[in-house]
Amino acid sequence: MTETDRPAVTVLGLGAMGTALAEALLAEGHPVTVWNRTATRADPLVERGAARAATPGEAIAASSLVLTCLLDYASVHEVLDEHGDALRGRVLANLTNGTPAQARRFAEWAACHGADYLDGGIMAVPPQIATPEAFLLYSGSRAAFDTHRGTLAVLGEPHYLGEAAGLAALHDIALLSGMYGMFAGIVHAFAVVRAEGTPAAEFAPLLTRWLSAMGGWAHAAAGQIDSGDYTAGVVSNLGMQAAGFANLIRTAEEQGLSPELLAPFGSLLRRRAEAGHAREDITGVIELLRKGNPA
Ligand code: FVH
Repeated sequence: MTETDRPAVTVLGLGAMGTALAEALLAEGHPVTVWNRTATRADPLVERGAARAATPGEAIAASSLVLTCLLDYASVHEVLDEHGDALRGRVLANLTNGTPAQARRFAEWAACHGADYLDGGIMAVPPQIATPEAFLLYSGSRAAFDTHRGTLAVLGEPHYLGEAAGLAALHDIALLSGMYGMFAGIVHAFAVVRAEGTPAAEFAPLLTRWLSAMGGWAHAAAGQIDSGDYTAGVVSNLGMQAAGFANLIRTAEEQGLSPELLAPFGSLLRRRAEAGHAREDITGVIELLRKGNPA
């Protein structure tokens, strides 16, 4: 494909992420039309060759593929509700973060306006867009995904999860849940070492090494969780881990730190161990996450 045959793309929303998406598409030679509520944020993209639209409707009319990358679903509705009819016959790929239920409802809204809908989750931060580190999750119209796969691949490796519109958001939210658990641990770990004079930068290499080594635990945990057998191949039993976890809370208290980032997980470990599951693996805690399950 020559640069001039590259499909035209519209990008609605030019925050940090929308700007990175538009830049990547421009760099690959796609004609890009942009719109943002605060119009001046489009200026650097226009200098690089993007077309500025005065309204979302004008932006939608310019391309058969329309990407939305806005703060949340409230802003998506604020931008698109008046322009639903302009979407008829086009592909709308919404890369705005939201819940699976929001994605499903929005897919119905898009279908009512005759648009082919793809829901997307961006698994990258803006500087990673268009690098091998970036991957994006998609669900919804298979035909839309197949038609635009090459264009979507410019942004990062595309993963199609299925026709059910909520699947991309489901996986996005699950991945972010894992990430924020890790971020909470990282912030607490830095507080612990700094409380006794070790600078965060000095500790960071050890922390990174340890978290990388432990990341692979997800594979072993997945086997136990899918089988429901939390006794299979136990290496570090729950009773031992609950006892060790109490030392994390005690250390924070001795240092005058709040243990609130860690305390809820410690309570779950203790409850599960005290309910007779101390010889199992820590994965059995998943049973406590179902509302109304006492142990
Ligand atoms: N940046 C990141 O690290 C993450 C990576 C993974 C994916 N997320 C999601 O991407 C969506 C956009 O995030 P962002 O980083 O671009 O966010 P901001 O830089 O804060 O830009 C927000 C844009 O939304 C526009 N906006 C907000 N409210 C409204 C509204 N009521 N009506 C119209 N537009 C609205 C805002 O416009 P303006 O303030 O410039 O006028 C920006 O274009 C997001 O879902 C992340 O979760 C990013």
